[in-house]
Amino acid sequence: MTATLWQIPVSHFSEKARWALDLKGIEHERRSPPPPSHIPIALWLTRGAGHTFPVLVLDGRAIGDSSAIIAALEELAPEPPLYPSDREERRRALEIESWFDAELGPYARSLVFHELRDSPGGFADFASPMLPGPVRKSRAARSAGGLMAKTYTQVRWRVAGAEAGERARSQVLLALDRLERELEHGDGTYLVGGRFSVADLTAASLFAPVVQPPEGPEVAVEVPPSLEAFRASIAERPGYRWVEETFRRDRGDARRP
Ligand SMILES: N[C@@H](CCC(=O)N[C@@H](CS)C(=O)NCC(=O)O)C(=O)O
Repeated sequence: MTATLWQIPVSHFSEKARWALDLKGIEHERRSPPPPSHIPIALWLTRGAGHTFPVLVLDGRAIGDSSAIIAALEELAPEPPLYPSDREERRRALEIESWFDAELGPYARSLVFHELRDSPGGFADFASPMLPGPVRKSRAARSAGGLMAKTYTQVRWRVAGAEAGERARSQVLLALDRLERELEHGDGTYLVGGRFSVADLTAASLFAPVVQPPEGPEVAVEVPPSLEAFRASIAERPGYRWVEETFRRDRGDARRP
């Protein structure tokens, strides 16, 4: 079996797929072409079905979308399971996955991009790890990469302006409320069924851009000072601490070479 994960190192949706692959111990190669080249590559890999990363190619079959990737991995390598065996618990875990995919993922990303716009190192620092090695130290290449990232994130996700920042912050708070409700409903450690599942993996991964756990995505974002204030305002909340704790306890070897 051959497996190649087409991914973005800093991305939280890619983190979902990396975490599942690592947890199940599936040998794979990681390919990380710099954005926005990933869009035509995703379209090419999936024959037009999807334009986002991650895409997992398993024995020549391309699977786009992090949730579909986890479903395929669950079939390929059922142990350790990410889907609860109990039907009702599985339904709940999958509902939590799709809720956080839709209600948190895009907004956690927009919040970081919104705050990066006015931060000192800004998009140049953010984009430089994605530049090809030989030009990474060139000031001109860094600032061109930063400008491209700033333009792309605005055209694609409209992250500029106070309203966009407000919307992103309020969605992150909404997701934190939901996470804390789920934790009260469960055993306080795991969201469903008293053991680690796709629900925990998804909620923790998608909060990573805000919480920035040290075990998180392969490349960390330099946190903009204005985001720091927002993070500080929620850092003592049980949901925030749960994300840190879940990464510490359950993520394991995230930053493999
Ligand atoms: N629903 C998708 C979302 C993935 C996603 O939004 N990926 C971003 C990177 S974080 C992307 O490739 N976006 C390209 C675009 O939308 O232009 C998943 O779960 O995989």
